[in-house]
Amino acid sequence: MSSHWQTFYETQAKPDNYDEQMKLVRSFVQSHLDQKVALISSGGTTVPMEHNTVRFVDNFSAGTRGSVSTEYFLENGYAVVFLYRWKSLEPYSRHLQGSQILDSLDVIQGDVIVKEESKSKLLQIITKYQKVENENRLLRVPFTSLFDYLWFLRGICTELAAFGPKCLLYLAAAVSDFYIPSEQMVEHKIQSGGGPLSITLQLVPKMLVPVTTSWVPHAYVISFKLETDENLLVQKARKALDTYKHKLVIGNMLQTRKSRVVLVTQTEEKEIILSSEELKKGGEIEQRIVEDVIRRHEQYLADR
Ligand code: 9Z3
Repeated sequence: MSSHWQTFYETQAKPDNYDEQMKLVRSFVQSHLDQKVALISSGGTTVPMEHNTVRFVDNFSAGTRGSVSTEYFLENGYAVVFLYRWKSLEPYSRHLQGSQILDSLDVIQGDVIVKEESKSKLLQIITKYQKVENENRLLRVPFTSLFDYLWFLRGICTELAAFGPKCLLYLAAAVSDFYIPSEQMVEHKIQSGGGPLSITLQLVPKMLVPVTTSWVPHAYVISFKLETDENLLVQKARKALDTYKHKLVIGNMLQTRKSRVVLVTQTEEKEIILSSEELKKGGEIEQRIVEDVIRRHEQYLADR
């Protein structure tokens, strides 16, 4: 099993910007060693079908869970490494999607000004954003492909090991279970002239194995489990917990992920539910999830 994940790294090239990004990670780690740190992964990975990639297989995730949760971890004093799918939602800027920023502005006598009705919302977002930026507590590391994601996951985890149990992993990214290994991937765009296409995808090694046993063995590790069949959710979450022996699996259904999650540990199963009224008022389930998770992390630190 373990040689399997090692083989993956031996055979899949690292991202072009890997060394440059890891330098930023190392410097971030040095500035925050006395604090609690969270690695939050967010968004879906792509699996390329060609080396010169025109087509790829994607995993569903808008990046809401990861970006919203990041804001709550930051509000609670954590330093955060945000490992996210390039162009998916990011903390703070997520509040201003599409044309919202343009709609909040006006031009008066040749000057750009913020509309009266948008001021309080913008003020709130910018104040929080600037505080975090001034304290240099958020490091963003973008990825696109599964390969980028897995290289950065290993690199960042290895650096965060210096935090010991003060490190928390919150793995909300939707990571592909299948891929085409580099040596089986064609160089150029697959042509349709050859008729219907059939491809074989290989299984991605289970990286939670080295995460928990080797890269960050003392961290508080939380993984997410996404299902579409309710009957499988808790059973699959429990199976993940038994296999990887990490601390917590947060299960969610694709259809109801914004209003209900189930937190599964070795000894308990706990639901967090947001009512439709709470949702309508702009409530975010991530606030409740993060509060709960931080309490568990504190207990973990106290018990050691
Ligand atoms: C999740 O289950 C996330 O909560 C969502 C968030 C992807 C549903 P959004 O970004 O969605 O708010 O739109 N993430 C984990 C998904 C995943 O791939 N888990 C693997 C699995 O279920 C294990 S790591 O097998």
